[in-house]
This record gives sequence, structure tokens and C-alpha cells, in this order.
Amino acid sequence: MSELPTVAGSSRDREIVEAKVIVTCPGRNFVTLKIVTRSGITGLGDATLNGRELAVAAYLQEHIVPNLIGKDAGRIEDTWQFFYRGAYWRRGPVTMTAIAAVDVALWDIVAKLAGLPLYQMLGGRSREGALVYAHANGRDIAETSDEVRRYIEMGFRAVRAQCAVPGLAKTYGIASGGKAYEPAETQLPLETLWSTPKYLEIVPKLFEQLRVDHGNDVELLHDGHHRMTPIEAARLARSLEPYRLFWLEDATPAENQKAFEVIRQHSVTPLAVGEVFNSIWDCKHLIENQLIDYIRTTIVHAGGITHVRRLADFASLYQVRTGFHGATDLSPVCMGAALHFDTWVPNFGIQEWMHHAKETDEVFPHDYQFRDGRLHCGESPGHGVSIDEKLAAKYPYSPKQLPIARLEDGSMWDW
Ligand code: EZ4
Ligand code: CO
Repeated sequence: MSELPTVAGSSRDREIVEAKVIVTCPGRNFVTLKIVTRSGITGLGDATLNGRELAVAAYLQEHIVPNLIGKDAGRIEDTWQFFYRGAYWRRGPVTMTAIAAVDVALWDIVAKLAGLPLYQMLGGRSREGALVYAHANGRDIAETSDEVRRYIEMGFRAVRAQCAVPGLAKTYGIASGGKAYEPAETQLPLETLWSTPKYLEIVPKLFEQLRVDHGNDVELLHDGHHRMTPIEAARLARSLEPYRLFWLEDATPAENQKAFEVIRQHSVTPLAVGEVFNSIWDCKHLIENQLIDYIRTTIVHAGGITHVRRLADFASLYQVRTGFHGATDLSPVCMGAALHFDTWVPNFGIQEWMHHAKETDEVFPHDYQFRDGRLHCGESPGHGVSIDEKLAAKYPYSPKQLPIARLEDGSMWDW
């Protein structure tokens, strides 16, 4: 290939000379891919798959890194196609997370070479900042309402509310001991008990009280964590209509996508799904049949910016907007990339934001900032997130998994 010099350097300058997988646990586990070019530009991509971190680390280390060395970092699309089509084994969370890490690191490099913030490479700014929602949770309705108030006072315009279910010992998403809740708390999965009838009793009461306490200006969201059957989900969505939710998330497991037709037939509560999806193919039926309103597929788990951009453009044809997953198990590197994407994407809806632990923020210094209910991605070249490798090395990997749910009779239940 000819050596045409450009502002972004020659293809020789852009040659990938190093690719390193960094596993660290500053408050929780993260996997990061760092790519370095001959001219010394570095790019970072998040590769964290909660509870299955080392599967992605090995996929990168064993199967991707050897293919990266010598490639032109500027060939983002070709590299994506190389790893997606070329692997023969397409899709799946491990593969798509690994491809995403490469893709985001390359976008970071190319934007740095151009001297531009990443959103500028995608087509420029569409909005002042990304509307974010915070997580309020509590042991009962009153405590959850206090938490919602606390976030409103901090400037949040949108809050997700989850409340412990009376009669169940532990409800996922509810903090214990005054700490922020953490999705993966134990080395082997904690076994919890679940009862949908008990859950369906409390949730409408929670949102009724939240509207009484906080009025109609604040946007309220709720996550069902895939625990309901289609008709139960329809009943909940209908019973929440008076409280005008921004969305009901993950109402049912989404392998059976016909389920969303049942919910739609009964309710006008907006629906969001997709945090466990890995590709546009998981979303296609739901989007083109207008069965959802928000798609939650993320940059880290769905093949990076290159693939999620394709997905978002497809969703825009059906007025489906983005609402990316943003729990603590997606690293600040993913959050930075997502915020640049959110700043550009025309059909943006909202962005989830669970604050990371202080140690996490120290290991991943970042440009993004919260102001007036929105996250602002910053203006530095690339995605604006770096890693302090020395500090990262002080936090060795510590295996942790998500809890599981069983019914009260012991049957294994859905996530
Ligand atoms: O359960 O990130 O909307 N957020 C969520 C999260 C997910 C975890 C899974 O790793 O549902 O709490
Ligand atoms: Co969720």
C-alpha cells in the first residue's frame, strides 16, 4: 500500500506494534485492551463481561492480539470485518465484547491522530450533553422515595427506582448496609429467592408514592430484570400507566420476542430491552415490528462503535431511540465511548449511569463530567478516558459473579 502522508499520519506511523490486555479490580473487575501504534499513539477499549471476564481476556490474548500486530490502526472497518466475518464463529457475548474492545481502541487512536474528540469523527455534536438516569433503591417505599429525592437534589432529571420486595430476604439491585449496590458481590453466585406475585404487589404502590412525593417533572424508570412471564409483564406495564414511566426495562427474557407483542397489546408504557444483546440480529425483530421504544445494547457488549452505529441507524428508521446500559460493570472506558456516541447519535434517548467506585475512577482518569442532569463527554482528542497502569497493577483480579434467583419452591428462575 502506498505511503500517502495525511494529517492522521502515514500507514507506517499507524502500524500497531503492541496490544496489551489489562485485568484489574479497583472496586470491581475490569478488562481493558490497550493498543499502541508505531508513532506512540495509544487507544483503549473496554472488554469487561461481568462474571466471565477471563473468557474475554483469553479470547483477546490468544486469538486477537497476534492478528493485530502489524495492522494499520486506521483501518477500523476492515479490522471489524476481519474479526467478525473472519472468525467463522460469529456473535455471542465473548466474541462481540472482544471485537468491541479492539474497535473502541482503534476509534480512540484515529480520533487522537486527528486531534479531535471522538464524537466529531462520528458526525459531530447533536446535543449539549447526554441525559442520564441514576439508580435509587431502598429497603421499602419510603427509603426508595428518599433516595429519589436525593438524586433530584443532586440535579438528576431521571431516576430508576427499585424497592425491596416484602417477604423476600434479598432483592437484586437493593444496596445492603448503606453502600451502593454492586451487581456481582460474591465469588460464587449468591442464591436468592424470588416471587413474582409479591413483586407485582409492591411495584405499582412504589410508583404511586413516587409521583405523590416528587410530582410529574422527574422521569422515572424501572427494571424488571427479565423476571416476568409475558402476561405478568403486560399486567405490570398496564398498572404503571398512571405513573407515566419513561420506560419499563427487561420485562421478560428476550429470547422469546413474541412476548413483547403480548405486552404491547395491553399497555402504552414504553419498553426498553437489550443490555444482554450482542448484535443487530438480536434487535432486528423487536425494532422492525415496533415492539420496543428504547434499545439498550451497549458499545462494549455489541461489537463496538462500528456495529452499534449500524444498529442505531437501523433503529432510527422505526423511531426507536438509544438507552445504553451503564452499570458499574461497564468500565469508564465504555462510558467515555458511549458518551461520545450519545453526543452524536441523532436518535438518542437516555444513558444509564451508576457511579463507579472512587478506586475505579482513580484507575481510569476521565474527561466526562456531570452537570445539570446530563453527562458531558469532554473535548480532549479520542474518547477521553485513560488508564493508570501502575495503579491498576495494585488491584489483582478477584473472581465475582452475579447472584441467581430461585422460586420459593427451589426452582431455578430467570434473570
Ligand atoms: O444487572 O450490569 O440496568 N442495569 C442492570 C444491571 C445488570 C448488571 C449485569 O452485569 O440491569 O444491574
Ligand atoms: Co437492566
